[in-house]
Amino acid sequence: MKRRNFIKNTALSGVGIIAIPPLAGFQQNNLQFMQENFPLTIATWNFPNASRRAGEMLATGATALDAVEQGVMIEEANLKNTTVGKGGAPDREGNVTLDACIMAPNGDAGSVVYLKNNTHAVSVARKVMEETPHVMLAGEGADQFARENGFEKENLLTPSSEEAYKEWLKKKEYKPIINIENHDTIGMLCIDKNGDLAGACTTSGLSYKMNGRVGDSPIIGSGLFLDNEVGGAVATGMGEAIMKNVSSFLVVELMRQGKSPQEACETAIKRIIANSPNYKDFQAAIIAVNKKGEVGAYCIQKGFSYVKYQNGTNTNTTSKYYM
Ligand code: SD4
Repeated sequence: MKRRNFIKNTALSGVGIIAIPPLAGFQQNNLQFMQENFPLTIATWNFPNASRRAGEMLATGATALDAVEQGVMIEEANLKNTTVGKGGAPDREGNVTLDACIMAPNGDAGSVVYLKNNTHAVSVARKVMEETPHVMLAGEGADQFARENGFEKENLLTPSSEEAYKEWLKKKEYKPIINIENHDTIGMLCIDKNGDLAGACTTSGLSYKMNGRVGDSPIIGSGLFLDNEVGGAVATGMGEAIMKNVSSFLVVELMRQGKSPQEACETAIKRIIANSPNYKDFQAAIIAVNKKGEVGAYCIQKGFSYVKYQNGTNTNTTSKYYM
C-alpha cells in the first residue's frame, strides 16, 4: 500500500470513520494487477533491439533504472543509427556532440549535454545523477567527469558519418529532415515488476546543428519527465519546439489531473502546434505511460511510431498524428 494511502486509512480508521479493507485482499489485487501489466517497456520509433534488451532484463527481475539504461545503450552503440551515440551526425563544424538524461523512480535525475568523446552518454548521465550533487554537466566539465569516472575517450565520428558530413559541406544547407529514415532519438520508459518507473533519452541532436546547440533530449521536463506516482513521458523531434513548451512535464501533469496518456500526449502536441506558426515544417512526437501501464502517443506529422515490449513480445505501433 502506498505510504500516503496507508497514513490516510490509518488516521481515518483510528477515529472510527472507515474500516480498513482487509490488507491481504488489497495486496492480492495489487499483485495480480502488477503481474498482468508489468514489466513494460516503451520507446520512441522502432528500436526493437533496444526495447527487447530492456524488456528481457525486466523479465528477469532487473530494476527499471538498470533496464532503461541498458536498453538505450543498444542504440547509442549502433553505428547505423545516425542520430544517437557513436555514428551520430556531427554539428556543422564536424563535432559529434551527445545529449542524454536519465530519471529514477525516486525522482532523481542526471544529464549530460555537449558530450564529445563517449558513446554511452546515458551512462555518464547516470553517474552524474548518482555520484554528484548536480543534475547536469556540460561540455568540457562533462568530458572531464567522464574521464574521472573511468569512461575512456572515444572518437564518435565514424568513416560513414564523416563522409556524409563532407558531402553536406558542399552545400552547407541546414534543413532538419522530418522522420529521418525512422531512426531517431531514442526515448524509453520502463516499468519494472514492482511497478516502478524509470526513463532515459539520448541523442546526437539535429544533424549539422550549430556548434554548441543543445536540444530538448537532456532537459528534464522537456525531452523526459516522470513521476513514479503518476507516469512518464518522453519526446522526440524538433527540440526547440519541445523545449519551448516543456512538453514531457506537461504530459505528466495532465495525467496527474486525470487525463489518459493518449489525451495528455494529444494536448501537449496541440500546444506545440498552437505556439508554432511553422509547425508544418517539423516533427514533434511524444509517448507516455501511466501507472496502470496504459500507453499514449501523438505527433504532428505522419510517420512516427513507438515500440512496446510486454509479455515477451515487441509491438511497433503507428502513432496517431495531427496532419
Ligand atoms: C533534438 N529532439 O536534439 C532531438 C532530436 C530528435 O528527432 O529527437 N530528433 O532536438
